[in-house]
Amino acid sequence: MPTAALRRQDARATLQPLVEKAIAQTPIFDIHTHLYAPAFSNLLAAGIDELLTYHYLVSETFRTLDMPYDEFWKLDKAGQAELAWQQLFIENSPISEACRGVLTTLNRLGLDVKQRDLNALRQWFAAWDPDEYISHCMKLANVHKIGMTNSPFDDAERPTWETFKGDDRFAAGLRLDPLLVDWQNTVKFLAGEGYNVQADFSGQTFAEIRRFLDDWTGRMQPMYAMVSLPPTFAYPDNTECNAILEGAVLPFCREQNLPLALMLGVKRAVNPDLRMAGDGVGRSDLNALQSLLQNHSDNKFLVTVLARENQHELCVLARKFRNLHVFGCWWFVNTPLLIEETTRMRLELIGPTFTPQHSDARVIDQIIYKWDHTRSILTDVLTDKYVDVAVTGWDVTPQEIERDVKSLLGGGFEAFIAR
Ligand code: FIX
Ligand code: ZN
Repeated sequence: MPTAALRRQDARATLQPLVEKAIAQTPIFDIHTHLYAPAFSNLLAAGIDELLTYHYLVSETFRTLDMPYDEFWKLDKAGQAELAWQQLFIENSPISEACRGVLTTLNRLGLDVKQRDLNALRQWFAAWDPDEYISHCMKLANVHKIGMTNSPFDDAERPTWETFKGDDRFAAGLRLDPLLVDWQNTVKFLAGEGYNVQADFSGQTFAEIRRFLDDWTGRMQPMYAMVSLPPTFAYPDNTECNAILEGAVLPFCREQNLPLALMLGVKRAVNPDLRMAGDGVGRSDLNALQSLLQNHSDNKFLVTVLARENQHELCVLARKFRNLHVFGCWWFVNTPLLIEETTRMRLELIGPTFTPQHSDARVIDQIIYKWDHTRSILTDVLTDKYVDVAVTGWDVTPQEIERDVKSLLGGGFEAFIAR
């Protein structure tokens, strides 16, 4: 074997176990999910029927299910789960990432998937205490903190904030979509809540939106504010969204030192019959983000993009603007092929200064598979990168590997929000 190849082989033999160990042992901060602390009672989803009716699986179920959409939606959760199980696990092989995720989860929970027995699985899940089950999943996933998505516009969750005393396992995130993408309805909601706001932004509207944000920030103590935006998002542009961003949200975030998380590229309700499973993806124009960054150097932005085609441009922007922290492989790019490609590219363009993944889990059990799958890819990619530098003669120490991994799995995010 040529010497260069031997040097790589030697470096890999030393580094691979170190990377594996650091990634396996570092507790993760899962910075964006749709999970809730148990105090929010039925908002927290868990168990096999929830896993099978996750919207990623629902859209796949309809690939082969010969049934009108409304008949499916009339069924209760158990009925929907049975159809998903039949279509995706019995009549077809469960090899999509979402289906494989269910199997990884069951396997790591200690269940025998080859029995293919849905009722036996249901019995196993039913025996758990919900609160203990959260901690059990977090332990298996090695997640120490879960970022929630908390909407002050959601009637189902708002009352809990009157009494919620916090939960060490969970951190809040202030969701602002209705404010930024549906102003004409939101203005009525805000007026109903006692804020003096006008549809045309006259009078005290921006000050009152800020008062609303202030009130909810006081209640939630969020890590950041967040919004997901369609591929048509343009900035600067004469839109209600931009007026509220400029007039209220960005000044508010600046004053509170809160990052604004932008999740770019979701086309809502491409197929409304699929309900939550009916959203699609579109390529965003990242000139909008560039202009935001140029005009708001004293705001902090956490950004993830849904389109594969936007990943490179986003990374280049992160090279230009230190107030941009890139995170996650979101939804349709949370597949092994795209996680690997995206993570490799990010490491090559910005080193370990980003947060490679968030789970976006909607069912607590999912954190197990989402993190298992990402950990394995991150181990391979990071090992390759350390081997590349080790063969130059650079000494990669175990402490440096641990430092980098801590930063990638939540430490970098925490430093960014604290900055
Ligand atoms: O906007 C979001 O936070 C998205 O993650 C959700 O809308 C989406 O339904 C989802 O769960 C993706 O993983
Ligand atoms: Zn999400």
